[in-house]
Amino acid sequence: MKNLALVDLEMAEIIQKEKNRQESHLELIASENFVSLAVLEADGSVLTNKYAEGYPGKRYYGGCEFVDEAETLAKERVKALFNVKFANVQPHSGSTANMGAYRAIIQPKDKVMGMALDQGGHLTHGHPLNFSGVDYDFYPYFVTKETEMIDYDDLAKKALEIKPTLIVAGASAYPRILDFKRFREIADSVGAMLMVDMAHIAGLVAAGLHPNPCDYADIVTSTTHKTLRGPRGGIILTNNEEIAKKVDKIVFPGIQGGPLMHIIAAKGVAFKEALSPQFNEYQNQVVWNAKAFADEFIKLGYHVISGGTDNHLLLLDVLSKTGLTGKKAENLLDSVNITCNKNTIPYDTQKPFITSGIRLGTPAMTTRGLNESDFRLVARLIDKVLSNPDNEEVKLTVKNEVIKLTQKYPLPY
Ligand code: DSN
Repeated sequence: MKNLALVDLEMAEIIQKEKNRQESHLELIASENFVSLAVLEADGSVLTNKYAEGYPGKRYYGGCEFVDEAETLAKERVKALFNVKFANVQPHSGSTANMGAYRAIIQPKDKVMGMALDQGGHLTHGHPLNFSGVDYDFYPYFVTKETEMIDYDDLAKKALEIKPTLIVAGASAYPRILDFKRFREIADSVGAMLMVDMAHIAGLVAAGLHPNPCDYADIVTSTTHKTLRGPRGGIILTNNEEIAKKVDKIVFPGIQGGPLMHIIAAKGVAFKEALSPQFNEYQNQVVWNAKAFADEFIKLGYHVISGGTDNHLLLLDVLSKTGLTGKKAENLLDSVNITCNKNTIPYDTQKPFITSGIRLGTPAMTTRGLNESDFRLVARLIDKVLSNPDNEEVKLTVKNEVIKLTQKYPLPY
């Protein structure tokens, strides 16, 4: 940051403030993580200078011999990681990856089924204001009221009525294993294709802790920055050569121009890290921490959606236990250096901007080194604040405890 401070002190100070925030807060947003120094170096490398429209060996610019090597290496690694035949590592984001996947396999106005957005789905799975909801005819499927887990029987029934061209599996706030085999059977029963957006669980899949969607789906998309712990970006994977060819044409020149070569190199570094045994240990700890976290909240009398978690996140109904909305809880926790996000819970009575719940994830703080007993402590700290929303003394005590914990597990930057 030495040069940045010399050229632009204002921006350098803002970045420093953000770094301090990351250092001194408990990061519990389920979709965030902390990249390694190696990923950060590749991300901030001279590859940012290079234009490379096209694909390795077929570029529209000269001087691409080394970025070709970087992209080829990243592709080979991600294919090995997910045991899949074809990969496109150019999507700038998860949304772009999903746009590329849809355009490669379906037509405008086709019928698509995706998980209800207020029950854990994603903006790009049919939100009316998102391109997905504008371009395609989306129909939601739901979780059951009793188990708060996906109602596969109802999905099968609805699929028979709707006859979608595509079923999308994948979620932003679903704490349970996704049964890809069942999704495939349902898709097959109505002649639909299956797409899986594994953005949230990609790290778990890579470590063998969640079924691999590449074994079941026609096409799989992901971000690279969540549990996978890489730079911000997207990928598209498939075992189908025809689909792979279409994906390549759609991503470039269909949607994007020049790929972000520094990000592609950083993705490659993250894939190498994810292929290591240490990454499996990390992902195991992510899941153990989430289970301990959920268990502690249950002991404290909270309704944890679906009764627990199989993955890296949990959904906590704060309204029923504390009388606080998700919005109020998020703000209160922010005031004691605990970062999370308000989240609708299944069949929520509150509006999406208010909500009855919060979503909590373990990937980022597991990277920092927190273990199960730390997460049990964090659950008790959260409960203390939410149970005493107007008690400034309690808030100060909790904030000091949080800062102590963040100092025990420093960032490597
Ligand atoms: N917004 C992301 C999340 O928080 O889950 C998904 O794109």
